[in-house]
Amino acid sequence: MGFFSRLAQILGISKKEAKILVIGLDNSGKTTIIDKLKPEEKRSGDVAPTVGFSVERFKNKSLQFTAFDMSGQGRYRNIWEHYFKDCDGIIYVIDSSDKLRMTVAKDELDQALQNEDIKNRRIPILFFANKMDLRDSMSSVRCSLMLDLDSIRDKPWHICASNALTGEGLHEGFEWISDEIKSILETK
Ligand code: G3D
Repeated sequence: MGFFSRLAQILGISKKEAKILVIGLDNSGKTTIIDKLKPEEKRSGDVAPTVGFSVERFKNKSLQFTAFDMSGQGRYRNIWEHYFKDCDGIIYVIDSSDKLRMTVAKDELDQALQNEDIKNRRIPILFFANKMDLRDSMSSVRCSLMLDLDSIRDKPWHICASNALTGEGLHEGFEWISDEIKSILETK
């Protein structure tokens, strides 16, 4: 079963739309991850990177993925805020081989967590320590230390090492966030 079918099955999305934001620095692997999520017949294979931001809707608009780069000098910030407001879950993609920009990834994460529409909500956040296949990539434990994820105490979060090219690690992450979103939607 493909990721999309599995996600749809867990969420039972025929009744409610689930909105998932996929964020992270440019080149972290957001577009590649979203492409892997699509039903197989819709995959492009030839992935164009997210420039600024992009919105993808799958299957009768009942599952919506919005991806945006966080390193756009604030150009798209007012658009993100709009999406922060009513998203059901966040996927934060980290290039685990990009040690130089890990502090930028942390600053952007901290800013997102301070956003008025995120700050006081128990929204689940899934972190992908992506590009685990690269030789000098950092482990998910190391990434979580560098991003100080233990300080996030008011939201459920989870980190998985992933290789978006092969799909390794994505399944575990999607299962986790699907279960979290499902339990939140059920109580709405
Ligand atoms: P973005 O949407 O976050 O900007 P992309 O990032 O999905 O466009 O990915 C940026 C580059 O990283 C792409 O390479 C893509 O193939 C590569 N990439 C994504 N995930 C992985 C991964 O897990 N491992 C490795 N080794 N590479 C990955 P190109 O060469 O097309 O720029």
